[in-house]
Amino acid sequence: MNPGLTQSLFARHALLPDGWRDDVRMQWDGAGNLTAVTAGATFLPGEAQAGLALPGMVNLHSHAFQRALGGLTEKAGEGPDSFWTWRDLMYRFARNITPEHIEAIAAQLFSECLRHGYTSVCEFHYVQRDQQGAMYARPAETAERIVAAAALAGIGVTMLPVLYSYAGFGDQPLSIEQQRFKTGPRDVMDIIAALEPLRGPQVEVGVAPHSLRAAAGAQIAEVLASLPPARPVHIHVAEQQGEVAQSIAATGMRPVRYLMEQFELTQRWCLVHATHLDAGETAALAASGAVAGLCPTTEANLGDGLFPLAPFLAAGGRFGIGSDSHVSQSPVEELRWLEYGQRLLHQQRNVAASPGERRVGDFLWRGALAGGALAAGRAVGALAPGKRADLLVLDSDHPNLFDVAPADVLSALVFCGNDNLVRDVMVGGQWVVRDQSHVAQAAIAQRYMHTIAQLRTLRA
Ligand code: NGQ
Ligand code: ZN
Repeated sequence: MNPGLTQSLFARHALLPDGWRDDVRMQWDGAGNLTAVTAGATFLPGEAQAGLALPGMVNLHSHAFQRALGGLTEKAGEGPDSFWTWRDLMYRFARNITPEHIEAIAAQLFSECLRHGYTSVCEFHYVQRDQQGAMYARPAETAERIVAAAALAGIGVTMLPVLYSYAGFGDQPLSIEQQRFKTGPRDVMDIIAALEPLRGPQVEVGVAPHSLRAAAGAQIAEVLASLPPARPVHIHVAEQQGEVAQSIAATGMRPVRYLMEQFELTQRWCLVHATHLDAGETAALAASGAVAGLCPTTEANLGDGLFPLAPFLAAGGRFGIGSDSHVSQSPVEELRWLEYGQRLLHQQRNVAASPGERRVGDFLWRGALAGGALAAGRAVGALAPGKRADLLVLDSDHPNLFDVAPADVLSALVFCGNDNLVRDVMVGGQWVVRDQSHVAQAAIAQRYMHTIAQLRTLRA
């Protein structure tokens, strides 16, 4: 399209940064950036129109290849199953996948994420070596496959090449199963350098030290020193009690405290999970401005525990959501379980709210947009000039939205029923989902199923 051309959409109701507004005209340029967002506009005959429009959600934590593991780890083993036994199965699964498989699986995943309302994803990418444990001739071979899949599906992506050097605190050597993930600071810098030319309105590049188990502080510092200061930095931290115990044994500190001792956390940081925090860590994390990257369905699936959301929010903490292992591809399900976990924990209702925003669905959706945008390091998360034209149009004809005032739409979206209310999805000014179908769904699904068939033969 001619980059000078402006396109527009007129929404009867749209969720803008200051709340729901009526008769909103959104205009964007050929690069897919919003140029004007005007409430109280007059509908022009012939103009494209929508009923209910809202910003697309950011999925701030993804390991795309794990999408193909869904449903394969839900059978009890001999001993008690845990995060650590799941991880062994995941390692075994990761052994066989090729760059082609990674691209096919990611395209399927991203098309599903789009259909459910995610318009951006942060890929925490760690399968970076070949099956023998050697770097690919192109250091960013597998990362480039993720970017290609994102382009094919039409989702915005923040690539986070992973620093992964050790099996545990105290520089323990990697196991055989972890050789495909092995990277030192130099490898990560090479991968980032190879990805730099792919940066653009739809693609950003940051970095992800895998965890304090897998990356040493000095290594993290070395990589950060090589990266422009605004780029996102994501790290898994304090997901399991076992990790907390290992951290205390090795460092005398709990993992989040240990991280904060070594680095000044700011809004460029996303602490993924951060499940097990003491009161001091909770307050300090909230005060730092870093984003807590919460992945409620995976955290539930893996038996992690519950994030201390209430004190974290009371202290002004920022959060976003991610689908991590992709047992769910729905932001509604993540947000719903984020709140339900807290209700079960506290035996209370309506936990994620504030005096300024009493509606839980709104508090969660808008909070996750703000935190997700920071974690993505891209101009997303709001319908406002300068942001990407990334939006969802809900199915106003669905019974769940019948006679629902705009102010109550997010309550219905997040808490009412299981039908997908996302009807159309636009990313960067392009429709990628129409009438609940992804525009390339058939071809992407075909290729995914072919991949699954191949992986099954390899496993057998
Ligand atoms: C991962 N997943 O990198 O895929 C991790 C498991 C680990 C989650 N933490 C591996 N959910 O943490 O060592
Ligand atoms: Zn993860």
